[in-house]
Amino acid sequence: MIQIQAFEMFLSSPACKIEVPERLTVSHEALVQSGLADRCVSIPVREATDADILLVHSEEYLEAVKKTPYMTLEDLKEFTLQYGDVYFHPNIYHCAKLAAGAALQLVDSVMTGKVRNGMALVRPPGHHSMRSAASGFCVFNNVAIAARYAKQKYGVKRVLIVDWDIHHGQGVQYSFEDDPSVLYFSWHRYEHQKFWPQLRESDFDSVGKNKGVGFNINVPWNKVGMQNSDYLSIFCHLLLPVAYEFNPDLVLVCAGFDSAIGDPEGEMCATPDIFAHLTHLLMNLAGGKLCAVLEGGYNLTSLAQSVCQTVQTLLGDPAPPPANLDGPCKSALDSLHCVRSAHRQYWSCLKHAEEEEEEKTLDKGEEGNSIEEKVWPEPPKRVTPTIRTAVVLPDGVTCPDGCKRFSSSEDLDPLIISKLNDVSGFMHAVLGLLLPLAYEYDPTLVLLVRMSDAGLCEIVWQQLTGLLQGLAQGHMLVLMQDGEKECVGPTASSLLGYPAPSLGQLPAPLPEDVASIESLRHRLKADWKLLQTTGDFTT
Ligand code: X5A
Ligand code: ZN
Repeated sequence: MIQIQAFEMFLSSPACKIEVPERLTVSHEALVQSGLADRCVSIPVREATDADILLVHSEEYLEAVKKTPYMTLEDLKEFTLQYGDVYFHPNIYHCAKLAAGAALQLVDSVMTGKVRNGMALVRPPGHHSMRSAASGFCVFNNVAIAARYAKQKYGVKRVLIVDWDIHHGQGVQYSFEDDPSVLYFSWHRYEHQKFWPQLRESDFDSVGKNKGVGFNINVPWNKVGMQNSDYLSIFCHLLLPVAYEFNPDLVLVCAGFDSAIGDPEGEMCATPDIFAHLTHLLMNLAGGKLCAVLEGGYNLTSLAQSVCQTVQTLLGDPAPPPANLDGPCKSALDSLHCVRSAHRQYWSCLKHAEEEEEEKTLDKGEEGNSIEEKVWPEPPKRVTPTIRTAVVLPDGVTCPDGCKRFSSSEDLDPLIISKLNDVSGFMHAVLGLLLPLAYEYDPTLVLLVRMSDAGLCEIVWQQLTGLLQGLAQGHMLVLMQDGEKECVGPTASSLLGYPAPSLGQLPAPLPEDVASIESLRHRLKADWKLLQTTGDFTT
C-alpha cells in the first residue's frame, strides 16, 4: 500500500537543502519502475483532523501552525526561528495534515483488514515534533498520532514503534515516556551527544518514566559507519527478544532511510537491502499488522532503493542475501551492551544480559568502520517466484490452498533442530542464537525438519518458519513426519508468507534453558561474530 503526498512549492530555491520534494518523487518513480507500485493497493489520503492532531499536540501549537499559511515570509521566518532545524512554508500546514492523515488512513486499512501491512510515503516527516514544538523538519508527529489513534479507535492494547531513522525521534519518546502501552525503540547517531539533536535523554539510560519505565529503548551509535552486521545484531540480541516479550497488537515503523549508506546526515554504511531484513523480521509480530511511515532519508539513490526493499518485503517477496555480515564493530557492541544492561531489570529476555561493569570505558579511540566507501552496488534483482510453495504429501493429506502438490518419494532421515520445549526458551534460542548464526552462515538452502516429539506448538513452529525465510532468499525445505499431518496447513500458511499468529506475552524463559543457550552462545561466539553481545571477549 502506497500513499504519495507529493505537492510542495518552494518559492525559488529551497530553504532546506535536503528535505526536498524529490525524495517522494524518486521513491515513487522507483516503485513504478520496479513494478512494485502495481502490486500495491493505493489508499486515498485525507487531512488529519484537529482532533487527530490534538491526540499528541497542544491546542496552542496547533493554532499557531494553522496561522502559517497566512503569514508573510518575514513572519514565517520569525515563527520558524523559535524551533530547531525546521522550515515553514505557506503550504506546510496543509502537507503536514496530509502526512499525518496518510498515516491514519494506513492504520485504518491495516486495522480493518483491508490490507495486511503498508507504507505511507509522506513529508514532512514527524518523529522530531513535540507536543508544542516543531523540530528537525517535522511539524506533526505522524507516527505518535497514529499510535494514539489506533489505541483510541481500535482498542489496540500494545503498540510497538520501531524507529530505524538515524536521528532520535525525541518527539515520540516524549509522547510515550510514561506510557507502558507504547514501546518506543530508536537507534540513532549520537556520538556521545555531539550529534543533533544533542540531547542527554537520547542516551541508553533513558528507559522511560513512571509506569512506562522499561518501555523506551534508545540505542545510541557513538561512531559513524555502522554496517549491516551492527543493525542485525541489535535486532537479534535486543529488539526482537523484547518485541516478542512485549507482544504488540500493532507495529509502527518510523521508517527513515538516513540510516542507509550514502546518506549525508547519517554517514552510516548499512546497505539498502538490510531494510528487507529489518522489515521481514518485524513481519511476524502483531499478526503481521505493520505500518511503515517515511521519516528521513536524504540520499535520493539510497532512499529510493531502500524504499523498494522495504515495500517488496512487505509484499512478501523473499529477501536478498544481506551483504557483508562480518560481525558488529566494537562501538556497536559497546552500545548493545549498555542498552541490554540498562534494560535487564525490565525484560525477562534480557535477565541474563551481562551486568554493566563498574567503570566501562567506551571507545578507547578505536576507529569505527570506514566511511570512505560511498559507492555501493545496486541491490541484487529480487525475484517473485511464480509458485511460492510446493508440498510433497503422502496420500490422504489434502494439499493446502495456494501450494503446488508434488508426489512423495522415499522416507527421509530427520535432523533435530532443538529439544527445548518451553516457548520462551525456544524463542530465546531462535532469536539470540539460531538467527544470528544462520545470518552469518548465509545458507543457500534452509532445511527445516519437524520432529513429531519436538513438542513445539504450531504457533511457535510458524514463527520459526516465518523468521527463517529471511535466509537463503526464502529457499526453504520443510520435512515433516507422518504424525504431523495436522501441522501441514499451518506450515504451508507460513511458507506462503502469511504472518504467524502472536505467541502471547511470553513469560520468563526457564533459567536452565537460558543457561544452556548462553553457554552455547559463549562457546560459539569466537567463531561467529554475530553471536557477540559485548565488545569484551571474556564475558
Ligand atoms: C526526519 C529527519 C532530520 C533533522 C536533521 C536536522 N530529520 N539537522 O530525518
Ligand atoms: Zn532522520
